[in-house]
Amino acid sequence: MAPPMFYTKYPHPSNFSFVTDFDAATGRARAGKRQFQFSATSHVDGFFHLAARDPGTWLPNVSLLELDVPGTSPDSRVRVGPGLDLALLDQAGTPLVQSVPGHAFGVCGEASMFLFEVSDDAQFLGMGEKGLGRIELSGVRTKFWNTDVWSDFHWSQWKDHPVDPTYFSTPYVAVRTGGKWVGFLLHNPGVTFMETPGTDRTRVFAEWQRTSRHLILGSENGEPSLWIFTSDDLAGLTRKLQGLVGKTPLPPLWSLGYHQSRWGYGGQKDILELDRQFAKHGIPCTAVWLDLDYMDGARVFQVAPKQFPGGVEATVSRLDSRRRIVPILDPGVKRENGYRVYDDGHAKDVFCHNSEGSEFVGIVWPGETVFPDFTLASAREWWSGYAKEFRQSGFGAAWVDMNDPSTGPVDPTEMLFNRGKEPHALHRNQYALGMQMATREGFMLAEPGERPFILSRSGSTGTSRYSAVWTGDNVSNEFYLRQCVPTTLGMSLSGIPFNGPDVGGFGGDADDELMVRWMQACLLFPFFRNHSTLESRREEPWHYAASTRKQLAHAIRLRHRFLPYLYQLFIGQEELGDPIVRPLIYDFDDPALASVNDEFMVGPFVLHAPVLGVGQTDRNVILPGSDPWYNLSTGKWLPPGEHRLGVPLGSSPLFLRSGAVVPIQPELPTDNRVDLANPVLLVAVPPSWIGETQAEYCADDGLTFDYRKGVRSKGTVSVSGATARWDQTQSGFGSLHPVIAWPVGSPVEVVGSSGPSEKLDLQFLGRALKWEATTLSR
Ligand code: MIG
Repeated sequence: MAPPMFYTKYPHPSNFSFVTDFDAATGRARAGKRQFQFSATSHVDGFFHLAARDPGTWLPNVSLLELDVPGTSPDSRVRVGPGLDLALLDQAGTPLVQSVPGHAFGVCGEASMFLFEVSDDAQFLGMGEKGLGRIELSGVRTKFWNTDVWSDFHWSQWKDHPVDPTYFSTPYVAVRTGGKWVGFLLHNPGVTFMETPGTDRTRVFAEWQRTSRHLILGSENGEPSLWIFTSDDLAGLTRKLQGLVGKTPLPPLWSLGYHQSRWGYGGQKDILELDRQFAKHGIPCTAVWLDLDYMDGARVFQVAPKQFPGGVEATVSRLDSRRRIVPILDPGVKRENGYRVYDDGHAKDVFCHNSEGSEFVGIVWPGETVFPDFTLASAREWWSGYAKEFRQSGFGAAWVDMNDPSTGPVDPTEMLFNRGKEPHALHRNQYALGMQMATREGFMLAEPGERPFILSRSGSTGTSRYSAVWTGDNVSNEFYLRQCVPTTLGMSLSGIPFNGPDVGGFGGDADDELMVRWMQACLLFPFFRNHSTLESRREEPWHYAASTRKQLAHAIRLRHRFLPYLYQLFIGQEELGDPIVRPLIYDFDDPALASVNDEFMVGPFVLHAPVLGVGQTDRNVILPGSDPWYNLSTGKWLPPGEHRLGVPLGSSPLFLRSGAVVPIQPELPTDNRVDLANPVLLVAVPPSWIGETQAEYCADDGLTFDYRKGVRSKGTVSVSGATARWDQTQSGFGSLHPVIAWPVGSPVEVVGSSGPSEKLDLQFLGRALKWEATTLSR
């Protein structure tokens, strides 16, 4: 039996032996009575790697994720002082990062830790899915252990308080120290932890709660491996991280639309009813989601025949052709002879073993369940075969749940990997990653030309390559509404850009106001899905009062109106690694902005300051930078700085930055159609503005990989002061016909425009605004 897991206890440096002798020539390090290999290497592009090796203590790195590591640099930029005092240097030889003298690296049994000096005013961001309610994470002790929150914490803990750890583990932190940004990534799927210094006395009630003066990055098990990289700004740092861990491949356009889910939707009957309702109310919805109820007795990959008379394809053929069905998949396989998936998996020995050499059993939805060992290539291949079948049967995507992995009341530590040879805790945090890999692979096998879409609850570093993520079970209350912004921003800064919460809250009942506010808050989030549990009230838009339904419908239509812009941001993610949403401090490098937890940027041009409080009718909005912002609720330009704004229920403060170029759909869509070739390009330039912006616009089929073979059209919008010009630069997807639009009162002269401008009435979240537009000569 492995030692018990404590969520809220953390290793302390005093119990560790730190390296006191290090021979750089041979890499031999001595710490107390222990000897092992240690390496500190510099790589090109400002990357550094610190690692220890000791086959007697640690298996060589077991990560399923291969990082895209930049080459080693010809000249070392690591200075090693007496003992193992490390200084990582910039090109001029000035230290960027320094270890704590005498305490650079320590070991305690299998555990290890790195300690770094940081400046007194250091700030800490990222850490993945921390859900601590703030983007700045100083004064934190935290562990990375994928957790089924509702199962592992008591209701009274999670219903309206932050819990930690949560479902997702990516041990990465972005640190602002000494005017630079430094990223630290522990590349270890084992159990990791971090401790950050903090100066906020209000968080310390007892002296022992005060965290270390140093930054501590450690592992409870697993081979120590730490990547460090630096940048002048957070945007550059985040691109480097995304390059290292893997960018998110361009998702299908439909996956960026509104998703409707609920635990309880069974099959054809419910799906066709949803289809009718969305059509009737003119509300776009690109996917309807099936929870456990479509399964035959919770058996994974087995559809209950009564739910799909005539098969899945028969339902698909009666559905709006732009709407997909997404089924849930749980890793737990019912242990039952005669059940094809179990028999086959058992014969192939793909399930995890326990210490006794038999299949490890947990208790989840189907009763006694066994668990595919997703760390084995053979098990992933086995699972892919079923995923492939599922796609071929008509399902349009996959929702992989419970992959923390959740074992119900059964202690998971007996779930061993690699046929019983490797401990649970060494692989737990990458269990979901393996499941995502296998599921995506199955979809690729079924439809090699099509971009797959997978949604996962748990995950780890590298999930970005395979799957989107929702941030797990939340509750329909103000606490979680407020929480969803910093959680999504934290993920976005940690290399997991494609994420979002259960809109409206999973557990409990969202009343009219809460639902409207939640829908507004997330309408420009990377992933946008309304989901609720069995016992909740019905939370589809038409189950609310007519006035509420209209507001919900409007928010969803607005989402779809912005799809061309969101799609550009996902293209930017695939090409450069830029997150979709990000905190203000990302685009405006001012330390004071790190405390803004209720506003965010959507790409470089849109700022959203949603209302996250119940009963709230006004709020403060900080408009960063030094240029005016265009208020999409009122049509007025506001100077930068802090403003008090009225926020009646129908409004949600949305702003365009000076010089913004934002492609949208011409009309407020009432169905799932998107015409990427004919966007309206909103160009917002305040009177007498003298800045410049350049934005690229791309269109492709939104579905296949053909864009990689050049089936894509591109153009550039160049804005200089109040002049805009459009140049199509690539025509693989045909010619593009953008309309360029500007607010009345802030005219834009469009180079090459044909004839007089036309009037546009645009409504975002407030009253209708007067704009003008011109079509470019063809
Ligand atoms: O134990 O499948 O987070 O979204 O509706 C609950 C039922 C299992 C947890 C997921 C939730 C899903 C639910 N699942």
